Amino acid sequence: MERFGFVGLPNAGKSSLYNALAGGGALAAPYAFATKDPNVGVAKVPDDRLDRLAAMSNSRNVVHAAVQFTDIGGLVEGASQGEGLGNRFLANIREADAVVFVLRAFEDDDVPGPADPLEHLRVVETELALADLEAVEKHVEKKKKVAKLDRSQADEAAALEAAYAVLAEGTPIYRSELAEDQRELLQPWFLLTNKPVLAVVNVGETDIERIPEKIAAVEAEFAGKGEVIGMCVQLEAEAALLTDPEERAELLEGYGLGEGALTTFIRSAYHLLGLRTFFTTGEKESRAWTFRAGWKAPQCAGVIHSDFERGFIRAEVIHWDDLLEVGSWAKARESGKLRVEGKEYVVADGDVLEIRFNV
Ligand SMILES: Nc1nc2c(ncn2[C@@H]2O[C@H](COP(=O)(O)OP(=O)(O)OP(=O)(O)O)[C@@H](O)[C@H]2O)c(=O)[nH]1
Ligand SMILES: [Mg+2]
Repeated sequence: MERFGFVGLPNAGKSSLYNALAGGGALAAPYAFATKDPNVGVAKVPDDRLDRLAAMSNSRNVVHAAVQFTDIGGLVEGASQGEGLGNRFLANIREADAVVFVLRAFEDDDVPGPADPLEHLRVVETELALADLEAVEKHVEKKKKVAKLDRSQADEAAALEAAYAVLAEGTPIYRSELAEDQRELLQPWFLLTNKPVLAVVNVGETDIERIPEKIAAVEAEFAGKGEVIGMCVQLEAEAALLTDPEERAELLEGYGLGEGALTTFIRSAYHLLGLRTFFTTGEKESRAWTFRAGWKAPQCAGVIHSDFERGFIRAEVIHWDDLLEVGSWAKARESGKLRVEGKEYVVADGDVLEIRFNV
């Protein structure tokens, strides 16, 4: 399962965002450092295509893809020097696949702290870069020595040295000129700023209609180095507490939030990581499976079961909307709409698959 770690200043709305996604469970409170121990939760990836396939197949079971979120304590300026809670708790998100910045843009006199998202961004980026610097510092000299004796380690040592130089300037690696292959060589160190970034700009209740305007400055500052989305986390969290889907939809509609921003948020998170979805559907179960852009049919089959990959023969494939149009798997087969694809087939987002295998 893909993992996302939340970082941000105290009172930015990290735990509120967690609650919006997980339907509650985390303490969200108007004082700094409300969160001490991390909250870890799972949210399903909403997918209307899956719901429609399940309805078509009359499936007894519907399984959405899921993602994991870790909400940690607030970072403050000087955290690397021990200010606030310090920065040790960042270890909880070292192994996350991506980092979510929660940047406050809402004004509320009852909630202390700055409301300028650029100020939040500056502090968060600096502290993450410093935390990475600490991690790299420990290894760079050692690695250089090892590389002198073992030339096969030279590229790694060079990547580490380049990262050190960038981080020492306070620059996150995702903003640097480090080449893609160098960034890959840095993977074993789980650096926080070597992960993809998604920034959530948390806007106030009265700014919902001005979201594009409210996030423009952060978008400009990021300049394509990460994705940016704006939402009012507080209202999304309130709506998430309602378990009845109709009541929830009504509340969101009443607030002028349409279907809510969480779907967009999770989709952006998926997109950021190059994640794609294929489906299986039948009476027993309809299910969404996660794969990476560019994967071929056997690799995707392996997501379902390793035997499917090992013994892969072929896949029967149809795009989800074509399948809905014909109305059933059987009719799709009869009418010759099912394609038979082999080992070299590159699976597309939204494909429905049936795997033939033999082990
Ligand atoms: N008015 C308003 N208040 C919000 C919004 N988002 C969060 N809050 C409030 O701000 C306070 C802090 O939110 P939290 O979610 O606890 O913030 P946090 O980032 O987890 O804070 P720490 O755990 O201390 O780092 C809570 O009282 C929330 O109800 C918002 O969009 N509008
Ligand atoms: Mg919190």
